Amino acid sequence: MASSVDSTALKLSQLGINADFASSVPNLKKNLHLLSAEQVDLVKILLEMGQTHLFEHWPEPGVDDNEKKAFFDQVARLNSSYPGGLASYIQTARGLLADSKAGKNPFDGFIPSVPTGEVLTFGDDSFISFEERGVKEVRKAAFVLVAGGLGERLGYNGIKVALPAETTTGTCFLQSYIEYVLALQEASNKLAGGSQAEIPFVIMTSDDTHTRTLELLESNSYFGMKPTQVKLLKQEKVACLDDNDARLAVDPHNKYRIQTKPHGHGDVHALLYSSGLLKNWLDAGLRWVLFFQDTNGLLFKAIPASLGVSATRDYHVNSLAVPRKAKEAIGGITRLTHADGRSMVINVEYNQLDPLLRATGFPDGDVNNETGFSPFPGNINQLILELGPYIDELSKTGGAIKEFVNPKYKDASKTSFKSSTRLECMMQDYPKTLPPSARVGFTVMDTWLAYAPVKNNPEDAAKVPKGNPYHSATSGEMAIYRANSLVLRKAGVQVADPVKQAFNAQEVEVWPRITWKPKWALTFSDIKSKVSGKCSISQRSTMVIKGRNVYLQDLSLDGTLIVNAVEDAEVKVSGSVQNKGWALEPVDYKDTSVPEEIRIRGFRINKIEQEERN
Ligand code: UGB
Repeated sequence: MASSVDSTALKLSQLGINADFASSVPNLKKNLHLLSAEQVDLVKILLEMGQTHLFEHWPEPGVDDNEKKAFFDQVARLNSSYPGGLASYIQTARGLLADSKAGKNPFDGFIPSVPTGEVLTFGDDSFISFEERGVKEVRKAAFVLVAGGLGERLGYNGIKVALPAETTTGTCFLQSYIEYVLALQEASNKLAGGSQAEIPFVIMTSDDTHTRTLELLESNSYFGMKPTQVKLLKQEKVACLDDNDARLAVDPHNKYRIQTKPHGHGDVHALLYSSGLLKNWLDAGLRWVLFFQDTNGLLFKAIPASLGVSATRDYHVNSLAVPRKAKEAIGGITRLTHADGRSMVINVEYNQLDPLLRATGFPDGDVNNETGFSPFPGNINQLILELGPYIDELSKTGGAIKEFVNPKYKDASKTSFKSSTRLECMMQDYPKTLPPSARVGFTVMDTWLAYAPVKNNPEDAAKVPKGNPYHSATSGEMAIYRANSLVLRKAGVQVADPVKQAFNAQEVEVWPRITWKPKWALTFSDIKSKVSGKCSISQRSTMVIKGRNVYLQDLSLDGTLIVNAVEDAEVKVSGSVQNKGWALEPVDYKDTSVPEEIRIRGFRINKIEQEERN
């Protein structure tokens, strides 16, 4: 016993706290001898930051000692994974909670206006030349997928990247993304005269998604990518806060843990910076980092042109955007100009745009103008950053992104919360700390080409106001068929008009179910070089192109056609193909006899008859 008393005295002196203070946390004092020197340093941080309540319920030494040590393992993780450590987290939280209590608007003093950027029209000459430039550049890019979110709004039980983007081929989002990156890599290397560059592919995961993402990759041989080309970076959750003093919340399920919640996709910057990857990429001659989200099946149709815009305009930051419907749940890209002369082009999140507009002389708030759209382009959270300036900025900030807090107060006094809150951050807030000299731009593309995320469950999607997008598994899949149909139309194929049909109470346009592997065509020029003569496709048709050198010539399709081609074999597809084809059969999302992946889209495909060509 004498030695434990000695060691306690030693540790109290290490803490630099006086006996009076120590006696205010008697339960901690009794247990101090159990802790290592590093753990005592963490105690010091917690005491200095007013967190004595965390130890109030600690029992005598000998009871739950392993749990007490595990508590400090968690505190160590929380401390090391946050730029500036826990003290900085608590300090920032106090400031933001005080602002929130005072009702301070984070945009105070800023006047919003509509910024100017690059607006592209699919298929015109400038679009084609931006695509060409983008493919050339892409061998100098790294891709970063943020996939740490649980997708609570979708309510799907698996990870979102494992969901089929479309059910004609059953290709999941992750497979589709990897195949696009590999196809871009190959095309870009070819343009560079047979270079062997490998495009790095990073996935940010979280405790909610990490294991399942790894399993998905491993059980599918990384979908053809070299395992060494893929890096998973796991974001940690952050501590929850119980009150305006930023007292850390004790986990309701385990009194030896601090309750934690996700910090948001903004973590990606600090993780990339601390991983050392950015520096390696710079040394390897890379120039671009492309960030994207988990469930947008159209995204890669927009990548070549938007990267071309970044390279041509020398943008340090390029946000991809689409025309936005007022009140749609996507942020608005906005120029904010302060009375003191500061100005920035930044995403204003969808829940903040309306109050900001109302407070600054736009009494109707977030509304459409005469074009039927909001004047503010919609942020689809696909960012292209130039690597050099990005590293320069992160060396100053360590990757810390401006955070926000969104407590749900019990009453108007704003003194207590309904449930614990935490700080959050968003990756698109990165430009907030940039100097005015930074070249921040954006690229607007048609929604049909670039944006169809899967975020909403069937029930909520069915309630979306008429005219606004559903953002459901149903609309996400139909958007892929529509985009492919429209692209082929533009290339001269006679693609029949869609029919309207309701699935899971959502009315959607059903176009022919056309899909192709990315290696078949990445750009509009690729498509045009693979289609010739008089081709036509009826509305009830399905076409799947799996090979690289597949050429459609005078093809008339009314039914289902699958074209396989071994690696470099050239396959010419022509003449009339007619068969019973594949039919869409409605299913109800509540019908649990149908797999979840299928029933959330409201239809399944009955594969009645098809023709295969090799
Ligand atoms: N994500 C993480 O990786 N970690 C986290 O902690 C949280 C999320 P949501 P939301 O699609 O265009 C964003 O939940 O609310 C990943 C933009 O903020 O789908 O719809 C997650 O896995 C908004 O401006 O985000 O809003 C997913 O891949 C708008 O652009 C991604 O982050 C909108 O997306 C987004 O998570 C959009």
